[in-house]
Amino acid sequence: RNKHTLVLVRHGESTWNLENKFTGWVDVPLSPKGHEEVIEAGKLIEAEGISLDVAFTSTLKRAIRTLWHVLEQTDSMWIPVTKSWTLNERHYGALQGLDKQQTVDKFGKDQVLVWRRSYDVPPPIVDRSSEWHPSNEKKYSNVSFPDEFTESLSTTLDRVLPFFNEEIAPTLKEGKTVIVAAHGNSLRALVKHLDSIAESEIAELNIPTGTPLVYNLDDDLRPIKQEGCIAPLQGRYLGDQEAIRARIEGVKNQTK
Ligand code: DG2
Repeated sequence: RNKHTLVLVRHGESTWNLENKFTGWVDVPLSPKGHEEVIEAGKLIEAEGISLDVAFTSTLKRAIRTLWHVLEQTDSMWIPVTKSWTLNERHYGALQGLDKQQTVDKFGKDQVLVWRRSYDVPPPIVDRSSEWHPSNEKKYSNVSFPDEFTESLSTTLDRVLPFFNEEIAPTLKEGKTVIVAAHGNSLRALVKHLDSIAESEIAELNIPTGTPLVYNLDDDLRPIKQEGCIAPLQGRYLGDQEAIRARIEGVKNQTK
């Protein structure tokens, strides 16, 4: 079986991850700790002997900056980089900018868990008058969005998957080693597809910041299960596994 290598990485801690605010498409930077996390992520990829050929990221600076650090640490700043809004975080609708804990206090933790982790229940919408509606940003001027906008994991997958199939999959099939620097929920959508995770199971899946997740894929781009992977993922996180499990718990507990 031929092996194709795909590295996924969620950006390092952002300033709004630190402040525990719903972020979505709000373009916040990495926190100082976030910079450190992703420099370490780059070093782990380098130490693993992975030689990157092609990179993909979102149009949000926390993911772009993450990719830059990784490319610098792996001495691969020369490789082609494609930025696409289709790899952006799931749009969090009217929750964007709200404190996660205050949202729990107001709506209850079950409702907030549904908004954060259900497969197809979207958070409350924003309309065109909202500062969070993407049609009010130059970056998205060539894309058309509905007047009332928000995204569930399911509708996020509806834009992540075509990009994966049209841009990333052919690159992998050419034998190139690919890195994707993206976000908690755009990556949850992607691994739901790669690892064939059921809709009923996906709520349990939390992806930690700044931690490389390495997939070995066969010629049909199905994951070849690796030693030391954390179920239901068949890819393997690089780094101290104990610390990674603690980070995963940390993501989960943001709205406990
Ligand atoms: C977080 C994910 O996105 O939040 O939008 O608040 O990965 O860009 O930091 P990211 C956000 P949760 O779904 O984990 O609450």
